Amino acid sequence: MEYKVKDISLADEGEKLFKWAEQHMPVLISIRKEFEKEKPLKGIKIAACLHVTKETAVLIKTLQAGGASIALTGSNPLSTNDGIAAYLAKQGIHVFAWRGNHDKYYWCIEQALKIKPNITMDDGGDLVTTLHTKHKELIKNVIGGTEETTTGVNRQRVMEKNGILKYPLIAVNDAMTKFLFDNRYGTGQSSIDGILRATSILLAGKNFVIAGYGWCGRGLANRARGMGAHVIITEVDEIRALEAAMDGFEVMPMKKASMIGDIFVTVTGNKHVIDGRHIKKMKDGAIIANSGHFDNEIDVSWLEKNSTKKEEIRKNVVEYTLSDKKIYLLAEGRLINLAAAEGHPSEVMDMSFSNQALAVKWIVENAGKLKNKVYKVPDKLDREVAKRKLKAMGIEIDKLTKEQINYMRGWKEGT
Ligand code: 3DD
Repeated sequence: MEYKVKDISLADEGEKLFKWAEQHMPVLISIRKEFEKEKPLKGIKIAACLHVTKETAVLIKTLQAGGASIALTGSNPLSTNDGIAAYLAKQGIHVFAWRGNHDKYYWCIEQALKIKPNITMDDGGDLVTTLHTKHKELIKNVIGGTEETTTGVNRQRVMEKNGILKYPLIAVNDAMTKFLFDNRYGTGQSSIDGILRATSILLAGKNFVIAGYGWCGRGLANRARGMGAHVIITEVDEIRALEAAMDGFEVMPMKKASMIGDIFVTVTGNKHVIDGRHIKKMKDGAIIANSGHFDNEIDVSWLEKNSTKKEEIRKNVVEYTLSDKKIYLLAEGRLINLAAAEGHPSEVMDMSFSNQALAVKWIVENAGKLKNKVYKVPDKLDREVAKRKLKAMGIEIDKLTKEQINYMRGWKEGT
């Protein structure tokens, strides 16, 4: 098994990043302390396909403390922090990940699967899909899995619907203490972080077009507005479009927004949301980025085919020269927050990854009792994460009185 990383000598740099993340993940640290004592994952083999970041390192060390042996691969060719990968490899994790492993992305997944996992942990569904297509022989060892992101949960729900899913999966993404915070506040801040690290441009006064008003889009719209941008939302869903309008954002179709936008960010989970029709209408110098999981939200191949020149003018900024303008694509159209920055801040990943750790423990506790379907994180676990986070933040809340509990259970008391 061993490992394959960019440069093992980067482990010290990675350890510093790991320790910084630990400072801001008190809930996961509290779970790690319990895992160290209880060893709930003793003898469990985990294959994880996650973004290899300083926060993921805290999760992996928590699972290892619980007794698991782990193989880890990156869930995007540009999101691996090579220092973290080296640090975890030195910690006995079988890491197959390095920034820029485009051509070896699925080879890395295959290496991780050689651990013959009992549990899979995925972010986007590429590992689960590989297991169900190329390595069906390994499924007999699997007792369950977890999925971190909306896109992955969508894929696995389709697999369940078509009777293809061969083991139970926990949709960590759908935990309230995940999507309400990670998707909204995490994506909101980290997408801006990625755009600013890549371009260093002023956002105030710019027309900032966001495709998609889901939890990620809502967070990004609010953070961009906070930086003084004029935010324009495009949507296909009537309800979300209405919500965006009532939240005070301008809403219009992409074919109109493409003519006035200065910065474009796709965060829909769908394909070719910005394509040649739109790019042809864009202003000279328009900047395009994606913050959705996959890089198919922008039709990058159209840019490649219709440009006369392509040049990386800054790290994560490629200038495409078209017949009548220059267009700037950030991070190859891959998720800008992880490719050009460090992803979501540790404080939100603290909750997402506490759900992951508790979900993995729950799978082990319920091994053999679950169906081949996509489960929500049990409400009890979700709320446990919230309680511990409030405690860590020094926030106390009220308790229902007996009278209030009875009132809520009753129906007779009225006007
Ligand atoms: N994601 C965002 N920031 C991350 C970080 N700092 N570490 C690991 C993963 C990170 C993406 C996922 O958490 C998930 O929220 C998603 O993709 O939805």
